[in-house]
Amino acid sequence: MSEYELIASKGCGSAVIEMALALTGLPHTVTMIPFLAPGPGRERLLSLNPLGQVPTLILPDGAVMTESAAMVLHIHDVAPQAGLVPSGVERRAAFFNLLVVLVGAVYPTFTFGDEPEHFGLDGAAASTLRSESDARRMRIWRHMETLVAPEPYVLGSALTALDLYLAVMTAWRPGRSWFAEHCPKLFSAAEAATRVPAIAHVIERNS
Ligand SMILES: N[C@@H](CCC(=O)N[C@@H](CS)C(=O)NCC(=O)O)C(=O)O
Repeated sequence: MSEYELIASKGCGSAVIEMALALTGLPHTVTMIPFLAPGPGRERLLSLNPLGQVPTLILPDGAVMTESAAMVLHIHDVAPQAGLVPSGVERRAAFFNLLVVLVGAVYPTFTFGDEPEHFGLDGAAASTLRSESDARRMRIWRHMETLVAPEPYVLGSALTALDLYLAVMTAWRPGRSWFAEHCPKLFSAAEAATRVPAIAHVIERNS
């Protein structure tokens, strides 16, 4: 295989990696599967990634990556000209911190809140886990809002991978109108990213 294969699912975080690959122009294919539905797509996904999560990325040499932040850093190594990771020690410190907030703090609120039954909960316990994860996520977003000053992107004049995450995640619970009202800076960075044609194209394919 001489190109990347991204295993993706419509509307999922795999869109972040689709955007990163599109912006770099690295040769790739996107294999869209209904990632939670039993069937050959999920069987293959589970053979590559025991958590059954998307994105899962197969590199040209056959190696498999299962974490989006690691994929972003790798894609930047291969195609630094796209600027997915900023330069400059201070800007990189802010980038690393927010990248890990997105994947290590925000993303798990969906992992546990979206499908509480996967964690053995149902009824009132499931509803509580979902609502508490939603509340925790809103606290994280409100904190992140205090850390950015988009001009027009999260870290200033140049788009980075952080903007790709925002373009995707602001469409998820609590939704775009909540962001517009409570986190206008994050919302405006997401909007700016969606005006980049390659990103707009991926969003369209994922809607
Ligand atoms: N840590 C992963 C999280 C990926 C993730 O949670 N993806 C969701 C789809 S948007 C998923 O596969 N959820 C199913 C599950 O966690 O079982 C990353 O950042 O790549």
